[in-house]
Amino acid sequence: MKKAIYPGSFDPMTFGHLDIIERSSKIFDELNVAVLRNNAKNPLFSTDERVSMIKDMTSHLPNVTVSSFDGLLVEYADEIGAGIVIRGLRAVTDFEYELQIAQTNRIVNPKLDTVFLTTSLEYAYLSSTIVKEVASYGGDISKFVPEKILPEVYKKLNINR
Ligand code: COD
Repeated sequence: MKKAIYPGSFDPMTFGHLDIIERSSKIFDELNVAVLRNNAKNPLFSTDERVSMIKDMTSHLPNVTVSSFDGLLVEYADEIGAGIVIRGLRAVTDFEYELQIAQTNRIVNPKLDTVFLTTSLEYAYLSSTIVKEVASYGGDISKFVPEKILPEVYKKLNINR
């Protein structure tokens, strides 16, 4: 049985993340979406809020579970029995960062491999940072995040729309 882990900040989850989750859930027997807990990035949403949003958005995928983790990814992957890390690649800028993380993880735990899925073209530009930036000016983010998440983002940013 092949179990994979898709780690990230997901602050908030976007259509780009959801696309990677849906596609990798078809490739692996089990997929755990793991939200990083102690995030130095000072997240907009709490860990529990992000976990709950992702659970809601992936409830149609029976082999997907959602959890949160603290500390090293390699250790958490070992703890839950995942042998593959899923990461999404958008552009060359992602590649350098992702390559460094994947190689570091493999040095720390040689049993852990990383599989990269390239972004779907319609989401190639999309990131959680872009979502927060556009929403903070009251812009329309309906093409960026699932409908249920929309009001949550505006609410957190104190934007009336
Ligand atoms: N299309 C496709 N993929 C996308 C898109 C999109 N539009 N948007 C985002 N993605 C991909 C990203 O490339 C990434 O692979 C994934 O989705 C998650 O993205 P983010 O931005 O939510 O999450 P990150 O990149 O901030 O997550 C970083 C980790 C939490 C994985 C990392 O910091 C980590 O593992 N931390 C724990 C400590 C550790 O073990 N560090 C590694 C040793 S250096």
